[in-house]
Order: sequence, then C-alpha cells, then structure tokens
Amino acid sequence: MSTDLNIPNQNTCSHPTAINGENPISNEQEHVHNKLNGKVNDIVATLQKGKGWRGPEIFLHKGFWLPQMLIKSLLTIHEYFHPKPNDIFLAAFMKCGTTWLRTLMFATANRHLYKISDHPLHHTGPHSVFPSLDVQIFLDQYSVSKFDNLPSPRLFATHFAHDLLPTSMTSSSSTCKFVYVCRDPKDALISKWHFMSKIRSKELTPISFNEAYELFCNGVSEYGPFWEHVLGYWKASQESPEKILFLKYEDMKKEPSVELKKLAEFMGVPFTTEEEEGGVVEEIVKLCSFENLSNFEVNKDGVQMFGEHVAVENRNFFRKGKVGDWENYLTEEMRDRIDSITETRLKDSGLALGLTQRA
Ligand code: PAP
Repeated sequence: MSTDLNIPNQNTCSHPTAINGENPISNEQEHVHNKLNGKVNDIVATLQKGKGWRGPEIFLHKGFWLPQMLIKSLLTIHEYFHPKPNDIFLAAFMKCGTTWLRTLMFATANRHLYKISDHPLHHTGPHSVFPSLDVQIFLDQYSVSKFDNLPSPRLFATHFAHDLLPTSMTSSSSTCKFVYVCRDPKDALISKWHFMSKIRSKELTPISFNEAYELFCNGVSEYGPFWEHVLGYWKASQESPEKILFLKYEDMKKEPSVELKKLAEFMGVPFTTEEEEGGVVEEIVKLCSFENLSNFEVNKDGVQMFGEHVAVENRNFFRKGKVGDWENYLTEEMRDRIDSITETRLKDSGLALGLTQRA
C-alpha cells in the first residue's frame, strides 16, 4: 500500500461535490459554499504567510498557524456547528496522543455495548471511531447536520486551539466538556516531523529535520505555536476543571489505569467497584495499548478515508509510542533551546512540561 496521500490542495477551498461526489448539492448549499469560500479567501488575503510542513502554505490566524482548509473548517464550526450540552471534545496539539485517547474514550464510553474479545477496535481504525471536527467539516460542511444522529454523548476530536473555538463550546456557561492531552514538546516535534514527512507531497523536496526544528521553535507549525496551544487549554482547565480534563501523555504511559479512571469519571461514566475488581480498567488499557492496537491488521494495512478521496494509512498513526524518543534526534544545544522556550512560556502558569532532568 502506498503512503501517498491525496489531500486536496490546501491553498484552494475545494468544492464539496468535488470531494464527496455522491450527493449533488442544492442551490442553497451551493450559495453557502460560495459564501464561505469568499470569506476564507478574504481572510487569508490579510494574513501573514508561513511555510507549511507538508507543502502548502500556512497562515497566522488569530495567533495560530493554520492551512487555508482549516481556516474554512473553523469558520464553518463558528457559523454552523451547534454543540449539544453533553458533547465531549478530545483536543490536542498534533502528535500528542489523540489516537490513543480516541480509543480509550470510545472504549470507555461504549464498554457496555462491546466485549473486549470482539471489540470494534479490532477491525476499525482509531480515527473512524468518532469524527474529527476539523477535517470532517472541511470535507463536507453539510456533515454538521449528520452529527445530529451521533449517539449521546457525542465525541469529537479537534486540534484547534482553545482560543479559536466558538464560545458556544468553550465558555464556562456551556456544558460541553474537553479532554486535552499534551506531551513533552520535544517528543511532539519528533513525532510531527516523521508524520508530516510521510504525508508531504512526493513532488516536493523533503523537509529536513533542522528546518522542522527551526519552524517548531519559532512557533511556525500547523495549529501552533505549541506552547500557546497548551497554555490556552491549561488556563481554561484551571478556571473550569469540571469542563476541561488536562492530561499528559507521559503520565498516561506511566500509570495508564490511574489516568483512565480519571478519564471515565470526567466523562460521567466512572468505573464501578465491580468493574474495577473485575479488571475492566486493565482490559481497556490493554485493548488500547500501543502494542495491541498497532498489531491489528486494520492498523497495519488499513487506510483511513477522510471523505472519498483522502486516504491516510493507519500505520502512520503508530510509530514508536515512547516517551523520550527526542534523545535520538536532538543535540544538547537543541534540547536546551526547546526546554528554555518551554520554561519561559509556561513561567508562572503552574504547568511543567517535558523539562529535562539534568545531573
Ligand atoms: P495525530 O495528531 O495525527 O492525531 P496523535 O495520535 O496525537 O497523532 O500522536 C501520534 C503519537 O501517538 C505517535 O507518537 P510517536 O511518533 O512518538 O511514536 C504514536 O506512535 C503515538 N501513539 C499512537 N497510539 C498510541 C497508543 N495506543 N499508545 C501510546 N502512544 C500511541
């Protein structure tokens, strides 16, 4: 199976019928589509441009770097997405643990429906178990209405920064919830460089690690800067802990059962004493472990379709699944620079993230 992706050119806002060819669109939909594209083009024309990691340019929109297609998704979310009171959004900067959390959230919320031995995760890619708001809405803005049919609580994933999302989702008066997962920025950088290199157009020269490192440190990175992304959710979680659960990849690796119990409690489906005594927590941890998931056929050979024409091989969502792989890539000087940015940006926030223990 080729690793080629067929993501539409992000510098143009594709027409939904060109992507999801099955349903002809109505005049009204056509009007909405043209209106949105017009708005996005107007917005983008005013924005600072940067170098995108997978080829197409990215734009500095309200402090965060996004490809044009995602600015369109964001606008669509603001104009057409209506959160329901018990929606749960999984949010993260890229490559911080969304795949893992998706499976844990799905398995936890639906644990009364499926046996572990015959679980949908055995044959369904992790990115199919619930929608990515960012991508789904770009591919088909009319999919917003399809979300109405999702079982409650509806689960969605997003990489958008907290400050970019509509207040209908984020304000303290909204009762939807967020699970945010973050990670040592050094590991997020390495993971993102590998992933973006794989999905980068083969017609372009590969992005070198040094180039990616510079862009990352300067905050020029899809959905970035990393630190502002993390801080937005961190501060919101401090203000409204009942609304935002803030998790760290490293804690989850260290004590997955403890973190899973926190997650279940936060999602409103705590494990009962009987379940805990019966080993249900450990079963879900095992089901969703890197070793287990990455060995399922669907994750070795399967492809995740985003719409009709966009394919990402599931294996690209699983690389090493380790803490500290940055040690294999960063010089001491590079490590110190990222640690020092982290220290400076997170200063006085009460959040410590990925600072290297030195002798
Ligand atoms: P996304 O931004 O494309 O959604 P995301 O799932 O957030 O990616 O992050 C991918 C990282 O999670 C990869 O890390 P690595 O490159 O350092 O290896 C991937 O290997 C890791 N990962 C995927 N599934 C799991 C899992 N079940 N347990 C632990 N880590 C995982």
